[in-house]
Amino acid sequence: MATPLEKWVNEQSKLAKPDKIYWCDGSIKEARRLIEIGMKEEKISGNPVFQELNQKSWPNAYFHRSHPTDVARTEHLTYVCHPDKDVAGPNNNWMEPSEAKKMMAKLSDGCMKGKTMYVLPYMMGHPDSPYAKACVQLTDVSYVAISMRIMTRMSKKAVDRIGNSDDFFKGFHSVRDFDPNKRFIMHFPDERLVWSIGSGYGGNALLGKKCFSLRIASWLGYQEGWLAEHMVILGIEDPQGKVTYVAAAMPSACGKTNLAMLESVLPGYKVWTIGDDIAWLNAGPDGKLYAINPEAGLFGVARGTSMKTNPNMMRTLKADKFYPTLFTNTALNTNTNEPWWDGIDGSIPKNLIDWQGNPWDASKNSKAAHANSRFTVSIYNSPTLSKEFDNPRGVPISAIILGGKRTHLIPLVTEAFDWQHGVFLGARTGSETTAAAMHKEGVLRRDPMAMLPFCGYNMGDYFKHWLGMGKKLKHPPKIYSVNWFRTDDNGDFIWPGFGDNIRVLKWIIDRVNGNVGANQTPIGMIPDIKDLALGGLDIPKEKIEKLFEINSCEWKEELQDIEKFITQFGKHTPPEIWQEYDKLSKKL
Ligand code: OXD
Ligand code: MN
Repeated sequence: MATPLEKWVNEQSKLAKPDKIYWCDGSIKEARRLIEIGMKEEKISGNPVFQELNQKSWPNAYFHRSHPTDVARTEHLTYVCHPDKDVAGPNNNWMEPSEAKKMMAKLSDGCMKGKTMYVLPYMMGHPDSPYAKACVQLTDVSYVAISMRIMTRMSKKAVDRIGNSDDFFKGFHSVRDFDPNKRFIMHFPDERLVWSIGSGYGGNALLGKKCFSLRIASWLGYQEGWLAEHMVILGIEDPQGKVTYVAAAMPSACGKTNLAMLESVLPGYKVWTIGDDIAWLNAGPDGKLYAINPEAGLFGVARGTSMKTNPNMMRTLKADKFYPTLFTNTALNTNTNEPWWDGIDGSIPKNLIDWQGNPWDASKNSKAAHANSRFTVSIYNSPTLSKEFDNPRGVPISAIILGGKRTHLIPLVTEAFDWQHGVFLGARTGSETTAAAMHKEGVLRRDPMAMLPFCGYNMGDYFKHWLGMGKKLKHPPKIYSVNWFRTDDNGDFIWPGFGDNIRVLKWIIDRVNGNVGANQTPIGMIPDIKDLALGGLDIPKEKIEKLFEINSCEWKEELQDIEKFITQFGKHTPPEIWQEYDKLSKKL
């Protein structure tokens, strides 16, 4: 008798009509074979799926060039298909589930003809974790199979865990013909199903990531009493060896990976990495909030990564471990066969070809590497990997940090008065857009808890759920807002960021551990400058003060925009959010 999993795979193959079906076991031998196939047999827009890079300087690294239209998440083509539109909320595109399925079935009919259908069984979370979920993805391209192997715990253990049950997350993925007009990422939360057609890009195609671990998992969490969040998880070790764990939400391409691997400029402080993108947060039996990272790899933005900005990431990328590492849409140095991107160490090489494979001409003002060029690398390659990474229970979180990219207005760091105020801080967060999704860069949009593109249900209900989580916790973490991106009158960033962000983290853990006071302002508690470890920084006092300036005129405008944003969730917005809003407007 076929198991529900085998039955499902069989049904999908009848629809997609692949030439072959191949069940992956996640072994290293298999990874090598798939890379070999990707180098020799599979092509995308005429290019081999993988190209071997210089194995001396970049051990185990391979280059991938995407279809030229397929370079970022496509939020406008991403849908959440609850039977009731109101459940999806104004923050999601919505389609009625049976209508969506009809459309997707038509697009999927025969989409794998002539290709292999890879069956990828994987776990999100450590297989021994009570919080982990068993998943299976189908795909028709080796790039996605290898990427999923790096990003998740792919093995037969997932098949064993599923056994004879129907309780597993299902992902159907095909790049089809990359036609951007037939590209859809469809979520069916009640069925734990994601159906994605037409794109091989990370967030659209590695279905364990945004689709399952955020959109579907956030909906599961809402029903089951936990949170799926767009957050890094890190441990901060102080000079006495005490490690304090924090989770931080920041929108895409705002430095989460840099924060997760930060190399401290303060002697005696060290950051241990647990995750760089996603956190699943559960109330533990001791009343604390516990975090696991459901992923096992890093899918990071290449631009700006260097020994200066993120030395631990560079070490991770160059680690000579057996896991493959992928570079997507970077430029290539044809002399040395090495990847290249803006901001990488050294001078600009002479013989670059751009991310589309054309000789690069610096005078033409085009970018050699795509702004959203990425690397995909195993987290086990990281020299800063926390020894708690594989702890099935996760780590207890003492502080939640909510960030955004704001060149004005928002202070470097603010502590919420309490949990409810903290939820409001998160709800009002805005950020200037980046290249991680297909939209104009640098436009302000509200992005509560950095979850706007990833919350799989009505955001008003999401705020309610956050408030409820706080009530469930006997020891809720303190909540902070941070902003590394404030600029001066010349438009230059005031705060150096990167390794210097440890100075802000130190203040946060000093607060959490009761070591320092703070000053009350209308928008929250801010540091007394004397409590910030600023030694060795060359920033004039006025500029440091500017980082904490609260301009009530600018805030008036901000309040109007916040009100407009929150209003759209109507009766779903909990009254507590409006209470906090009213308190803030009165104080300002
Ligand atoms: C990501 C994103 O790739 O947020 O992590 O876009
Ligand atoms: Mn992300």
